Amino acid sequence: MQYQTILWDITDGVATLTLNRPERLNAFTTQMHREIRDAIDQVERPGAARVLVLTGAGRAFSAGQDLEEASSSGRTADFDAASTLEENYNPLLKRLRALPFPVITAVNGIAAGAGASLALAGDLVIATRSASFLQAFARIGLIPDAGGTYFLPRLVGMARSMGMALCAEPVPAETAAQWGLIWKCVDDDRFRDEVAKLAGGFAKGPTRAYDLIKQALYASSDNDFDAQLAIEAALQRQAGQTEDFAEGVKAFLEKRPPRYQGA
Ligand code: T3D
Repeated sequence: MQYQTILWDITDGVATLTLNRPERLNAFTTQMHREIRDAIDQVERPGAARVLVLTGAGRAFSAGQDLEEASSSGRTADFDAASTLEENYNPLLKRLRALPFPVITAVNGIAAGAGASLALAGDLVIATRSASFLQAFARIGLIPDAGGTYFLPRLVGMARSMGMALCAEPVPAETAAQWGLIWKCVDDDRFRDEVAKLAGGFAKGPTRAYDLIKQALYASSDNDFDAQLAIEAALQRQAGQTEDFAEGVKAFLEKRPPRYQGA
């Protein structure tokens, strides 16, 4: 498929998907969703990549749903604001979470509406210091979607979630990092290097362990203590059987850097 709205690259195990409608602040259209689906199809193939970076072109990460597209602007009596969620955003969010390797959302600028929710869907969220996170929905009479009401209370608690959703004001990246909404923010001029370093590290890391770490941590929000201890034991059993674990211990004992194959 020839892409018009995204840039797509896989090099040395690092897959990079760049939302690429900078003149519309990378707002999502049906076509963009189609192209993202095609890219995720590729990255889901076993061995295709060991890390996925999601980022935006230009000054924004994404301004969320394109409000000029027919589904939003050409409202008729039977307009269904949930249809794009069910057809596009929700399946995408589930596929990202299920990827068996880290997903980095590299938030290069403002992330608004469903763009803010997608930003928070990363396993690791890194932002430029000039970026911000805007739950814009209430400004146009909608509720946070694309996972917003799931991510926010779990990440920053109810008071800050309510403030973000009801007041619909941008939260600067530095505040977001202080609140624990994101992993960290870095100076704009260091951002691309920092993202490349992170992604490159993951692409050479113990991929099976990363997958199991994701499973363990994501399970914890729905589990009680006993259930989580049981999951840890089950997943650690799997980790302990990987070649990368054997290599990690061997490298430690031989006082050399490990050479992980991701297996
Ligand atoms: O089907 C459904 O609709 C339901 C699904 C909903 C999911 C959602 O995501 S709803 C939330 C949608 N997003 C928003 O409400 C955010 C809209 N954008 C903004 O509020 C502002 O653009 C920002 C605060 C993000 C940035 O403001 P600023 O001043 O830095 O930039 P700007 O001038 O507003 O935007 C630059 C251009 O991008 C501008 O076009 P122009 O005037 O240069 O021709 C603007 O219209 C365009 N743009 C920005 N966001 C969108 C957009 N065009 C279409 N859709 C957008 N979401």
